[in-house]
Amino acid sequence: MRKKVVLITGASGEVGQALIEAIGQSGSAELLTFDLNPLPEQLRQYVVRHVQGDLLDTILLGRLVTEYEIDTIYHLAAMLSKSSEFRPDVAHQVNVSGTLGLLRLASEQSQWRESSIQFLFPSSIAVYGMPEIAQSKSLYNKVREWEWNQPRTMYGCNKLYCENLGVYYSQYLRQMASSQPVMVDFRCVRFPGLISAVTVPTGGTSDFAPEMLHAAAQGQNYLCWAREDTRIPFMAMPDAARAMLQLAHAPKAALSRRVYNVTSFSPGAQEFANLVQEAFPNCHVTFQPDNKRQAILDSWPADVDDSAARTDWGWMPEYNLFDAFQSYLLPAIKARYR
Ligand code: AKB
Repeated sequence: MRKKVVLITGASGEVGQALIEAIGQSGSAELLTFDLNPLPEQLRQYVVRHVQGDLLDTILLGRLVTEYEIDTIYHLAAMLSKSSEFRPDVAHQVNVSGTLGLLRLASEQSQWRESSIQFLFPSSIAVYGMPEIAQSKSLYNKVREWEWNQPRTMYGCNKLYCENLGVYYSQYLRQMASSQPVMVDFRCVRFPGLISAVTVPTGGTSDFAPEMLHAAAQGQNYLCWAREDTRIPFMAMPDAARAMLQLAHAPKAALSRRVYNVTSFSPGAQEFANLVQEAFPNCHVTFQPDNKRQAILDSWPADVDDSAARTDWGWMPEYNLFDAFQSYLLPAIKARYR
């Protein structure tokens, strides 16, 4: 008999680690994790098995479904916005082909089990592309899910397309060759930049804020590659894990959409630096914008409207900017680098 598991891809990444810890501590599911990299030692206690491998390895994935009955997939594996600009073709393979392969796996699993498979997908504010006029961010504050879906990065294009693939697989796929219905329950949150006290991001464009904080906590100065007046939405990492779990547990009938914005706070880069320097007075932050990365940041909205998530499934971040610093980031990051 195959063991029933929840599959998490991209498990060794930032969101993956936070999610494993949240699910592991609740003891609510048996976890099968998947990543190119090993799983950090302290998380091994929470998982049935960690598979180190490439998501594009269809034989490896095929073997896993012969051993495990997968009833939920958190598909977190992706190349982020900055890395994707170095090799857009590779990013497309990983982000799009990887997601398509897993959606296909989910649809097959649902037919074998004759019941629904949940597919949780983290999208991003990178799906937005704001118009290139100086005031666009203040003119179009709190962007709604269907507005400005004109991404300017390969990563943003990939995420937007994969959202649509998820909707297609769950609502419109007609199995011409089979009488068995496909039951993929695709649910997606569009994340803002995420800030963890425990892990340091790589490969993203929102990384300037967490990088600044982690540099300061280690007694280093920080040369910020974003402009002082850059403003994009952010969220504390525990809230990101909570958002995914809350959406997964929401009754289907309550959901009016499959893709939801979620956010928490939108500080300017200078405002964020002031908070960091207040907490770590020995750290000096200087600004030296990198034109290419700045153009990406300028194309992302200053804030997003997450009222649909709040109404449909009770989304509410635990941390605003002040609480994130006082109750989560500072205590945890000081303990980390002590
Ligand atoms: C990135 O910067 O690429 C990510 C994101 C906003 O999705 N953190």
